[in-house]
Amino acid sequence: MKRLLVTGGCGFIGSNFVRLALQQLPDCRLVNLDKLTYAGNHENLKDIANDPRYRFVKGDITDGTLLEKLFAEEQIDTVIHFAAESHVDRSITGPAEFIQTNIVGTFTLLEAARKYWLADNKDSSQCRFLHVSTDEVYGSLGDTGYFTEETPYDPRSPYSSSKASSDHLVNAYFHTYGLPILMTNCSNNYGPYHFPEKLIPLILNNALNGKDLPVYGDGKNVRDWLYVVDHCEAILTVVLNGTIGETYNVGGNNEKQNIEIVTTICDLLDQKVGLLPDGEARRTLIRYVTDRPGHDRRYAIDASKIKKELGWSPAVTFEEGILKTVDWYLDNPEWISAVLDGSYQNYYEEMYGNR
Ligand code: NAD
Ligand code: TDX
Repeated sequence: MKRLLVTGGCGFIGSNFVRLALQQLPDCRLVNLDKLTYAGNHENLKDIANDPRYRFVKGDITDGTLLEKLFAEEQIDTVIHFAAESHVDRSITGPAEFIQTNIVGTFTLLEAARKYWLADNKDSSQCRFLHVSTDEVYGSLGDTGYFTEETPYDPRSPYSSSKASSDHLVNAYFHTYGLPILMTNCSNNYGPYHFPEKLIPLILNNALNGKDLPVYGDGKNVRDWLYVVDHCEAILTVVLNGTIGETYNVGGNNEKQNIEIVTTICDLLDQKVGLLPDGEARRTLIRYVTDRPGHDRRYAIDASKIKKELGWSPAVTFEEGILKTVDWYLDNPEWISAVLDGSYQNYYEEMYGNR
């Protein structure tokens, strides 16, 4: 039986992962530690909230005392570390939280794992600390080439620099203390429960409501899109079968220019819900706006290591994934409106009271 501590399990990827882990690991115990920042929505997990194997703890990964208590109380043997400030634009306007959560928080979590797992007389052979990171640590590509696990780090934004810093700490804990770490660096995820500040859900929501569709710069920046459930499957694969100390790149093999993403969503919505009230196609809402400072031009992942060594490759094509995503947002208008009006933040109090 695995005893998992998932951090940031109320966020976009974390909530998809918690659901998948409870399905695929019938004997597990799963503790979800989440601060419930603006990006954390416990309603994302309302379907599993009463599962007896699941426990939610509202708390901060920078709180070492809480972490030490949780490791001991729950006899944690596996950490899946998602908790982070994750939005590049917010890291440009307010970097401090990124340093605190992404760097100091990861350090505090590593320390708690080290103290609990590497204490005298403890057998840590079954313990694993999986750090979920990003391809943004590798910097920006030109028109050709791919990021491999050997690509030198070259982060450009406060977000990617804070993730790179946390990655270095995780690797240092392996080399210095022998902490049994694993790392995944993955490309842009999309799918259900994606907070509508990120490109795909923002464009979906604005296009549905006839609002302007902001495209940064010339719209030709490229991202490699990965359906979120494929990413969660990759994480499970790595934590169960990966080699300790190793990094695995995870990608969707779906490179798209941003403008292609935006026009695809516009056309799908036109087909599914009809044209705008004035009879115009949704593409007419596209507005080219000032570029993001330091905007990385292209990301593309070489995911051959995880395929060759662990047998993982993405199962969902972009065409399937974007359809599933559009359908999920059309089927869950109350989720979007609760996120946009802030009422989702009351859900935790309603479920758990003030504890
Ligand atoms: P998200 O912003 O949707 O969720 C982050 C979660 O962490 C939220 O539930 C939030 O409440 C929680 N959190 C934030 N600060 C915390 C703290 N101090 N203590 C405890 N919980 C805290 O993020 P996401 O998109 O789900 O990303 C999850 C992880 O995956 C991040 O580490 C991110 O860097 C990485 N990643 C994301 C993508 C992507 O496309 N979304 C791609 C590559 C890597
Ligand atoms: O309104 C927008 N218009 C626009 O053109 C927004 C929000 C974004 N963009 C562009 C910027 C990027 O080139 O779309 C692309 C995707 O932007 P984001 O959704 O903000 O994602 P990105 O900056 O690529 O980072 C994401 O993928 C890697 C996640 O937010 C990170 O957490 C992850 O590490």
